[in-house]
Amino acid sequence: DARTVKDAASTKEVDYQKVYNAIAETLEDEKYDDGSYGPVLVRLAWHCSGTYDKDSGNGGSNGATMRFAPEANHGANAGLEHARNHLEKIKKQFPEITYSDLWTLAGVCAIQEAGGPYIPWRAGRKDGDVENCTPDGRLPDGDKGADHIRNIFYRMGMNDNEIVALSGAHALGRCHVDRSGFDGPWQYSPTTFSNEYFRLLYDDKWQERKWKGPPQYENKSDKSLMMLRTDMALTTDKEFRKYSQKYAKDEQAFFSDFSKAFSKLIHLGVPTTQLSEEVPLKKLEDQAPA
Ligand code: CCH
Repeated sequence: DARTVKDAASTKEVDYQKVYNAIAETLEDEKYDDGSYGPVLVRLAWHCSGTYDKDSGNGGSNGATMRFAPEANHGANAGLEHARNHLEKIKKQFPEITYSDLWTLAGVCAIQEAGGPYIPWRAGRKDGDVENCTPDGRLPDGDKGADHIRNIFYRMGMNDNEIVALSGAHALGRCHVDRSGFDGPWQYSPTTFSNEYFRLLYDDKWQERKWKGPPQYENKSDKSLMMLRTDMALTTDKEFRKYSQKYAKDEQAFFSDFSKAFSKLIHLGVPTTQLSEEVPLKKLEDQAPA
C-alpha cells in the first residue's frame, strides 16, 4: 500500500492518510482566528520550505529547523508557533512521523480541505539539528516590490509563473498586527481556497491605507480587505501581470499551476533518494465512510 511508507531512519511504518485525517479533523476551531487553523498551517509549510537556496543546497523543508530558537525567532516567522503548537498534538498521536514530513503534510491537508487542488506529496524528510538553521532574511518582505520577490524566489529556483501561482495562497488567512504588523484578510472568505485573490486584485480598486502601520493597500469598495505591496506588484509588473490576469479569469488554470508549484516548494532540497513514492492523500469527503 503506497500510503504506508517505511521510514528509512526509524524503520517504522506510518499511515500518512491517518495523519492527514487527524489533522483534517482538527482544522476547525471557532475560538481561533477566522475559525480554522488551515491558513496558518499553509504558512508554516511555506516558511519551512521557502528558505531553500539552490546554490548552496541548504534550507528547505528537510530538517524542520524552525523548531529551534534562531529560526523560530526570525521576524518572518512571527506567529507560526500557533501552527507548530497545534501540530504537537498530532505528533504525539503519531510519534513516528518526522516534524518536517508533518509540517509539509499539514500544509497539503489545509489546502485540500479548504477546497483547493490535490497536491502531490512524498514522505521521507528527516529532522535536522540547530546547526542546520538558515540565516535570517531568506523569506520575502511585504513592503517591497517585484525585484525583491524575484530575488527571493529565484534563489529557490522558482520562475515568474510559479511566483504568481504560489502567491494565490493569499486567498487563505489574514495579516495580524501582532505578527507581521500588517492588518486584515485578502478576501471575504479567508478559509476557502479559490482564485478570489486574483479576481479582487483586478475587480476592486486599491488605494494606500492611511494608518500608523506599515504600508499596505485597502479596497475602495468597503475598505475591509488588504493587499501588500508585493501583492500589488503582481498586477503592475508586466511579466507577473500576464499570469495574475490569467488566474483571475481561469480558476482551473490557477489550481493546476498552484498544485505543481506548491508541490515543488515543499520538496525543495530534499534528496530524491530520501523520498518515498507519491503518497496519494485523499480529502476527507472523498474517502469511503468507515
Ligand atoms: Fe504570505 N504572508 N507572503 N504567502 N501567507 C502572510 C500570511 C500568509 C508574504 C507576506 C505575508 C506567500 C508569499 C508571500 C500565506 C501563504 C503564502 C503575511 C501575514 C504576510 C506579511 C502574516 C501574519 O501577520 O500573520 C509575502 C511578502 C510573500 C511573497 O512575496 C506564499 C508563496 C504562500 C504559500 C504558498 C498564508 C496562507 C498566510 C495567512 C496566514 C494566517 O495565519 O492567516
